[in-house]
Formats: sequence, structure tokens, C-alpha cells
Amino acid sequence: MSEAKNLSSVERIKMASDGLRGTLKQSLQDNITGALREDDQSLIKFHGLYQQDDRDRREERSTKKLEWLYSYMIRLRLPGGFLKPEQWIGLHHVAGEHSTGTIKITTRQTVQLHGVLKSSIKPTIKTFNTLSLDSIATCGDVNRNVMCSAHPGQSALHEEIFRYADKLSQMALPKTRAYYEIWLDKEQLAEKKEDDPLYQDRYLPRKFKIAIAIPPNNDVDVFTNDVGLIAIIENNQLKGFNIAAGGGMGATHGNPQTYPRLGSLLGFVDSEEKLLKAVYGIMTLQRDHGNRSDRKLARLKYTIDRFGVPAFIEELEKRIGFQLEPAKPYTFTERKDHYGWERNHQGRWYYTVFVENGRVLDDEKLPLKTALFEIAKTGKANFRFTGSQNVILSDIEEKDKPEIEELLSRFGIIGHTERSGNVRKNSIACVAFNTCPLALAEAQRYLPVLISKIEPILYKYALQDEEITVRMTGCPNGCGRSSAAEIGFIGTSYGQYNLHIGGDRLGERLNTKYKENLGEDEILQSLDELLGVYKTERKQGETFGDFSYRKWISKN
Ligand code: SRM
Ligand code: SF4
Repeated sequence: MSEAKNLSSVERIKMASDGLRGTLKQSLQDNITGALREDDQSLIKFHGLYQQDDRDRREERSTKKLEWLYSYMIRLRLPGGFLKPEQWIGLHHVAGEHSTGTIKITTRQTVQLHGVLKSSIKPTIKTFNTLSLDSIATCGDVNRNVMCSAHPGQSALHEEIFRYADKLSQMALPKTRAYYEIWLDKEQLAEKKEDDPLYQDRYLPRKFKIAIAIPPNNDVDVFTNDVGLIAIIENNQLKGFNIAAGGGMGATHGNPQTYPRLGSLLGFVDSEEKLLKAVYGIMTLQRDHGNRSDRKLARLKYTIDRFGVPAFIEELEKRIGFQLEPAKPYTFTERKDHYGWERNHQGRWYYTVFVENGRVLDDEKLPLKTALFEIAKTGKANFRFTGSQNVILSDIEEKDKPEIEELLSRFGIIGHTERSGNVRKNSIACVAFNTCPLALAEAQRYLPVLISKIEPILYKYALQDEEITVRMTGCPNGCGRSSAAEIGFIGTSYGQYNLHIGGDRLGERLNTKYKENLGEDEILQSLDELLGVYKTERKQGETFGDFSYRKWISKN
């Protein structure tokens, strides 16, 4: 099944890279350009960085006959999305010294910085290293940041399950020491080639993503991952994990061979050993059978669809040497962050802060970055990121709660979190312009504005308390998981979006394209019509997603 011939250019770059080293050292030393050599642009991703340019300034730079304004985005590896306060303080300083200053919480529970100049990459990574942080394998054809349900108050077993994110991340780290040599000036071990039984010299055909959900909250959107693990808890004990595989959101406009897909349940495992073996087995199956000639068809979801789920399971069981048990029953009842104060079974406090689209910065409305910095300086709260781009100030002792509360209040964070409407608080937008090279339309810079215009419609129909999920992405790659929203906007060109409806609230049914290429006026008009009908015709308790599926999608 694997495509031995016609390997894509990235395949050749990986194999010739000498363990992801390529000519990165030479590229970095070249002061004539802010860019890297072409092959190194692919390789640097495996080190957690992307070469980008400021798209707002392309025209101006071209008119002046200047090179585009190149800089780098760096993404941290934070399994389960956890930082200690001293790490947040360090990150705050690095962001100020070496990047645009904004700390961006991503949809995979980690943080990234934009606008790092080539000359600042090494100092940035070195500082991260002093904070015990790294960016290894947060991009590239490897396993990415492993997610885990974020809310500690949700289960007494949160800590135990959370540790699996780190175990999986460790298991799937590439073995090459290139990161240490290139960025941290560690010595190359003479003659010794790193042996990497998992990735070998070709790595995976494409990116790979793992998430762990703790029912009843599907806050990690578990079925949108290559491997989605659902913790099965019975009588307050962790019994094991259901394993789903083959989720992914990306598609390409006009290419019907590409599609978003939710993961298929493969079965259940009852021990850590079996879990790690099964995930490793899935990764090697994808390594050996994934499409290596067409990167658009290379994700695990396409591999599984080529096999068919039963044949994939059979092949997996052959590799791992044991049979998966049938998946155990579980129920998701929500997929959201719990804003404000919560307490866990040990009596510790957590405050979930609403961070619109994950952008931590100070602006005229809210000094969010300063507030989080001041809170970190107390040393009395950890930072946990959520898959909806928010931050939970966590593990706060009862005696320290008043101090944290006073800071949250003084900087307006409580007011902001409480005042923001439900639809806004459940929304997600990807980065898109000005840094994403693939963006066709705005997302994080536009969704807040659009929601301000949708809110009056919600009020008109007295729907403002509904928790409808609205997500926007600047292109169909799906970084904001817009195909898994009740209302999804997917950019088609500047100022225009496809409108998708009919996804469910829990992330168990994808939405469907309802209208194409809408500008703002048409979006608002469509939503006015849809929400008006929803208000008058819905059954009691029926969500917008379920209603719109029943009314407009399922019959077509
Ligand atoms: Fe993504 C590519 C940003 C989560 C699917 N994603 C990109 C790039 C790197 C553009 C590029 O290739 O040059 C974007 C960088 C923009 C920038 O300037 O920062 C980008 N993706 C993001 C983030 C930062 C969006 C955000 O606002 O939070 C998220 C970082 C997550 C992380 O911490 O690792 C992010 N990307 C996702 C998700 C959601 C998820 O993983 O839960 C998806 C959909 C799930 C999936 O993978 O299928 C996603 N990103 C993609 C794809 C489509 C992949 C595909 O299968 O076709 C691309 C394009 C590609 O890989 O070719 C992409
Ligand atoms: Fe860029 Fe598209 Fe991802 Fe948005 S969805 S960050 S526009 S690749």
C-alpha cells in the first residue's frame, strides 16, 4: 500500500537530513537573508519552528524591492498544557525580548510566540532550556503536543490520567540529538548515529496528533485527533482507555479526495503497557502504510480509510501481539471550559480565565498579560492551557485564593470573564493573518468583531444564554476545528467564508457546508434566518447543532 515511488520532496529532505540537521547551522549563520535555505525550512519544523513573513507588509516590502519580512514562530512542547509560575514568568520575558510580545495559547493546549528573528532563535531556545522547556517535535511529521482534558476539578483521577500525556509524548519523541546540537551548542557525539526504531530516517508521512479525554467533558475534541484516547473510569478507578483513530480536520477547497473525519473507535485496552504498545503500533502502521507521495492524502485518516477500519484493527493486532477488547461505554455531556472558580476533590482552587482566541496581550480594554504576570509572580498558581485557547490558574491553596482573587479583580479579569457572552466564550479562531502563510481569510483578528455583530441577533431571539459553538478558520486546514462546530466559518478568500452548520455540541458529529463564499452581510442575514427558525421550531432542550442538522442537513 505504501507509495515507494514518486516520493514527495519533503520525504527526500527528511531522509537526506542526517537526523534533522540538514544545513540548519549554515542557514543560521547567513546574515544576508532573514530566511533559511529551502530544505531547512522543512527541517526547522521538526524543531518546533516555522519560517513565516508578515503578510500585512508583503506589498510594501515588494514595492521597496526588499526581501519579505521573515521571522519565526516557535511552539512549546507542553504535554497536557501545563506550566509552573516561574516558567510563565520566563515565557513572559522571552516574549517581550524576542517576539511580537503576544503569547498565543493554541488549540492544542500549548503556547507559541510569533515574530522571532533568525538571530533570536538560539537565545530564545536557550532561555527556554533554562526553564526546562523545549519545542522539540511540536511541528513536522512527528507526534505533536499531546493533549489531555484540562479541568482538574472534573475528576479525582485527573492527575493520574494527566500523567499519560507526558508518557505518550516521551514515547513518541524523535531520538535525534540535533535539537541540542543546533540550538543549545551541545557537542555532536562523534560517529554515533542515533537509532530511532519508531521514526527511522523518514519519520511519519505527516503530522500525528494524540489527545486524552476524561468523560464527561470532551474539551480536547478527542475525535479530531489521529489517536483519541477516552479514559474509562469505573467506581472511581481508571480501568483503561478506549482508543479511537483516524480523526483529522484538514481539507483542501476543490479537492474532493480530502475531507475532515472524526476518529473511529478501535477498541479498549486495560493497562498502561497495552496502551503504549497500541499507540506505538498505530504510529508504525501509519509510518509503513501512509501515503508518502501526496502530502494532502498522507494523514492517518486516509490510511485507515484505505484499509477499512476492521482490516486496520486486524493489522494492528498482528503488530502488537494482543487483541483489543471491545470499546467500553462512555458518555460525553459537554465540550467546554468551566469559567470562573472551581474546586477539586483535594480542596484546591482553579480559576478559568477567558482568553479570546488565546491571545495573551495587554490592550486598551484588558491588561491580561500584566495580570497573568503579576499572578505568576506570587508563585501561588500554576498555568494550565485548554484546547479552547484559555488558561486555568490552578492548584491554588485555600489560603492563597483571596490574593489571586484580588489580582484577578484589580486587573479586570473577573469582570471580563463574567461579562463576555456564552457564544463568544465558546468560540475558537485560528491564527490566520498576518502570519499564517496558508490563510485565505482572517480568523482571530475578525471573529471577535463578527461575534459583536452576531450578539444582537442572539438577543433579538433571546438566545444569548445558549452555548452555541462558533468556530472560524482562515482556510480549510481546520486549525480552529471549525468542521467540528455547531456553526463553522471556513475562509475561502479575503472577507469570504463558507458557512457550515449541523455539527453537534459534543464533537461527535461534523458539520456540513450550508452556504458558500459569504461576506459579512450575507453571514449575518443567514444567521438571522437560521436562528429565527431555531427559536420558533426547536424542541425543548434541542441544541442549535442538533436542530440545524434535523432541519436543514439530514434531509439533503
Ligand atoms: Fe494548524 C498548518 C496554526 C492546530 C490542522 N497550523 C498550520 C500552520 C503551521 C501553517 C503552516 O503550515 O505554515 C499554522 C501556523 C499559523 C501561525 O501563524 O501561527 C497553524 N494549528 C495552528 C494553531 C496555532 C492554531 C491556533 O490558533 O491555535 C494550532 C497549533 C496547535 C499546536 O499547538 O500544535 C493549530 N492545526 C491545528 C488543528 C487543531 C488540533 O490539532 O486540535 C488542526 C486540525 C486537526 C488536524 O490536524 O487535522 C490543524 N494546521 C492544520 C493543517 C491541516 C493538516 C491536514 O491534515 O491537512 C495544516 C496544513 C498542513 O499541515 O499542511 C496546518
Ligand atoms: Fe492558517 Fe488555515 Fe490553520 Fe488558520 S486554519 S492557522 S488559516 S492553516
